[in-house]
Amino acid sequence: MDQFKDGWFTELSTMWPGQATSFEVEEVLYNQKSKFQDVIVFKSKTYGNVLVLDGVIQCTERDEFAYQEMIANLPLCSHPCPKKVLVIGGGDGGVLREVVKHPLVESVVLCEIDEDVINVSKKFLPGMAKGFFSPKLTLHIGDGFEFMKQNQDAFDVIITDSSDPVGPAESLFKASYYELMKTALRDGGILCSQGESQWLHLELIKEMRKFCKAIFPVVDYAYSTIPTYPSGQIGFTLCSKNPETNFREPVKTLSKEELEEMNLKYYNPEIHRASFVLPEFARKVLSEA
Ligand code: SPD
Repeated sequence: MDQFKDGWFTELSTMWPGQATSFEVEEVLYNQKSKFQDVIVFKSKTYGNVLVLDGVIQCTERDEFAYQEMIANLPLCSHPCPKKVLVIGGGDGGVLREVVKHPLVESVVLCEIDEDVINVSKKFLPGMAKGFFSPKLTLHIGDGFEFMKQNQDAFDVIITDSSDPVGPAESLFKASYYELMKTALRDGGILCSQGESQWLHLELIKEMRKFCKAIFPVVDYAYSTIPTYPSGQIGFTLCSKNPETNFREPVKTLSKEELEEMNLKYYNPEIHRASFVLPEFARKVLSEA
């Protein structure tokens, strides 16, 4: 289906039936099929350049920080010593950009299956792709499952920056993936994954919470507001191997100076705590899991 019409791009998906988001388009900068998915970048009138994979918006230059800062700093600031980090997915580089800024992180492996996304991002989303030039980075092009099978007991934090659970990312929302992440984490390790929206996918979030609780002693769900994701929000699934972890209270409280130094525009310790406070309809459903 052609999502470009009369100078507008419309994001339609069976994952959010009966609703759509549209952007006025100035120019289509890239539109190709990679080995794994359709990759589009267009320049929008008011949200900067926009990355679209298989028809779904992944990030816009205007609001991407609301997602990338949160998915990176919620787990990093919940771990007492997050030295070694693995990012699965995240080919645009935005999450990586945030992870390498964190003062306690010494090394990061980014494992992305689709090299085209990285190359396109370096060309059209340079503000996000910055992280690819960090000396802390080791880049691995390949499948996250295979990588983790070969790297057991290796990471303090694993961040899964995936697209939605249809197409290439479907398996990343299943129990077997979480079991594998547990084995790739060191003792006391923490994970944080793209966890979908409480407005659209509450049943999926509940199911995931159930299986995560069977695997990890501590499981929680937080969210960020972001205008260009469907329903204006996106959630994060957090799990810890350490039964003492309390995700709701950061163990590392970034100081004013550190926040400035890291040039954070969304994350701060107060929003960390607040992001776990759910509206009653979601709190109720998730408390049953
Ligand atoms: N509904 C789209 C969710 C996309 C989440 N991943 C975004 C990648 C940004 N680094």
